[in-house]
Amino acid sequence: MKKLALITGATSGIGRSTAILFALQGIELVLCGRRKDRLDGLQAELGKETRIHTLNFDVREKDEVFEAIASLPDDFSKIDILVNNAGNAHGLDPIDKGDPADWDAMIDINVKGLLYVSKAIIPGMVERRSGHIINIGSTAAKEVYPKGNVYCASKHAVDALTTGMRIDLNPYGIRVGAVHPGAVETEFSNVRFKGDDDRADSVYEGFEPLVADDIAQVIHFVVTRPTHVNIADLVVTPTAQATATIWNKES
Ligand code: NDP
Ligand code: 8X3
Repeated sequence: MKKLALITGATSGIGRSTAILFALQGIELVLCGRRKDRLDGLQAELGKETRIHTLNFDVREKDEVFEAIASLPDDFSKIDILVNNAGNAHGLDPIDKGDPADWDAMIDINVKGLLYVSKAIIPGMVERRSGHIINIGSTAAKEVYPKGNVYCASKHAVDALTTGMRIDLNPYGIRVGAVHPGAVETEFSNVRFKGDDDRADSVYEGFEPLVADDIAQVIHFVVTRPTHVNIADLVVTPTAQATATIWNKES
């Protein structure tokens, strides 16, 4: 029986690579993001491989999230796998210099957005007594680094919510786990540094970063374990990254 996965943040980076890999493996897909042109492009590209439905919404907008997910046609409504991936860092500043608009964005997208999407999907999983939720955390969910303050807090919240979901959904046989990447070269730093692409590129200089497909492969491994196996927590870093602050970089 084919599985159906809903992936948030499918328009770029880790979410996009996961969508491609899942499609190639025959997993049916509901792909979400704000950039409709990219969702349309993915649908055209991957529609040959699997059945695809796209949903265009901003995870910050609670009503939009619930309306979008409620609009799913019957044959796309029973989500087996939820990949809560949409998220980003906004800014990299010491706490006294941080911009509250950046703080709002990170809490609203990374934490509240993940909650809204989960709230829209989980009741169906509970009813069906089955489902698998993978939250994309970060090494920033495990450690706090200089100037990472609010981003790290948002990802620590994702870590805590993953455990909370696993506990509360345990009676229903729903699997819940998190994948926590280290540095992955995606649009992440372009967003964090607000379009300063030279600064974004410099983040990945002097070492070999992860690419989005590295994490997509891990997510695919997680969702293809037998139903009695739940991978609760995985931290995946580039070999050159020992911790959030210890790197083996060429100088
Ligand atoms: P990208 O910037 O490449 O992708 C982010 C995705 O999130 C995009 O598809 C974007 O879609 C979506 N998104 C962002 N804001 C919203 C919003 N308000 N509503 C709906 N969708 C949104 O980054 P990554 O692929 O690297 O990031 C994916 C996840 O991985 C994030 O949770 C990030 O925190 C995490 N992560 C990334 C790491 C890295 O080094 N790259 C390391 C550790 C964790 P659109 O703009 O079209 O809405
Ligand atoms: C993204 C990686 O190191 O910028 O979560 O926090 S990092």
